Amino acid sequence: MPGVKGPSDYSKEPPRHPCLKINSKEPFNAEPPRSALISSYVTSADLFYKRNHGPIPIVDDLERYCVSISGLIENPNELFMKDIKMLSKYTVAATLQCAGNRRTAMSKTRKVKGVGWDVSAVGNAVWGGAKLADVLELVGIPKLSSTTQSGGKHVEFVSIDKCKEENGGPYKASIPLSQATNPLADVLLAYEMNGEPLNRDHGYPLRVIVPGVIGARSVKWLDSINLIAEECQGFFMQKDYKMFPPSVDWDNINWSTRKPQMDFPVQSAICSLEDVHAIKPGKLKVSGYAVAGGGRGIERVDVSVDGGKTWMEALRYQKIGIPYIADDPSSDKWAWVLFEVTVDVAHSTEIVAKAVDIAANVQPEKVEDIWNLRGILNTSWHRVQVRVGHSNM
Ligand SMILES: Nc1nc2c(c(=O)[nH]1)N[C@H]1C(S)=C(S)[C@@H](COP(=O)(O)O)O[C@H]1N2
Ligand SMILES: [Mo]
Repeated sequence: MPGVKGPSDYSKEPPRHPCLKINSKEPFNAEPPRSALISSYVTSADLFYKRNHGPIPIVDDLERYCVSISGLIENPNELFMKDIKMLSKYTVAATLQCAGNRRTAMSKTRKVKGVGWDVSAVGNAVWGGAKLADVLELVGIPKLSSTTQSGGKHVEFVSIDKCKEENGGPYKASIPLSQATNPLADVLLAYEMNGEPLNRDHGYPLRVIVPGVIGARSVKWLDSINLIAEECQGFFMQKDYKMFPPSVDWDNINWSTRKPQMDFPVQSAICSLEDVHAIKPGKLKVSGYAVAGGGRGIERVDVSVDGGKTWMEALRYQKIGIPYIADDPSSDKWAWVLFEVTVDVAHSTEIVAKAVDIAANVQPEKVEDIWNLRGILNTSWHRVQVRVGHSNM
């Protein structure tokens, strides 16, 4: 790839914020403290979780960087940054969530394989870039197509990084052509995050953003786009990021029986309290985030201070001064809501949160019921223990 390279070692990694909790150093995987998530609706790039499978690519000549578009397409093409920037620029507020968010807690029931994450493998950013639907139209694929003339039904994104799961090859993933060419799906080739050029960790110079879908499909450091007949056969589509039932373990797994996970299910987590939190008796503010995949709004967030026997409804908000209404044009459909409720706590207890989306999907109560060997999509009710002390707090 001209102008951009994928290093094979970790000697040229970018600088990172000291507050990030590092879950794996090489490749670099890190999340911010819980409290950082609720300090603002838009997560700053330096505190946004970083999920990598190899060393971070290096751009040495942006002028020469281009994305090739080929495969089952009548007119293969190469697009330079200037070609992509010539298209209308859209900004989309979208929450990115790693499918492994809250994996550590799932491992407590029964061990799962994968990088451990607390509740912060999620962040909300305003992504700026061209719509993939416009890019594909530019190379001759009309809007709302589900197949190209030569039989392309999926759009594969190939990166420049070198991943050990791909035996040193690049990270890749695909989405259906019908989603890629639907302007309402808001799939972006993004060059900006929160009004700034992407930084190296988040995909500089160009990444895909697939709103409402697990983070794994939002390929960073885009190198090429292929139109293909079947979904991408890469490791991260076929041998990872699939949801298996609790009965499947490493000795009886058959990867081909399940589809790659796309939309993420409804999720929420309390971010104002750690897992075990010491407080004084009295009023306590409980806040966190809630997010649903597929562009579904958050209809409700329930909070309990007695381990789930009785519930109170929390206040939801996105932007200050604009009341949040799920699925209303005034709300950001791909973005999380923050929630807040003041509760009374007299003695040590368990505080629980669960969210309900606009389709009335609700988080499952127990992690055991959704346990899966790769530890993905832990969306069970989020619980924190509060220890109430009466002196010296
Ligand atoms: N090229 C490339 N793209 C990638 C990855 C990667 O390792 N390499 N990780 C994926 C995963 S699993 C997630 S959750 C998101 C994380 O994006 P972020 O690091 O910007 O938060 O990027 C996705 N895109
Ligand atoms: Mo991920």
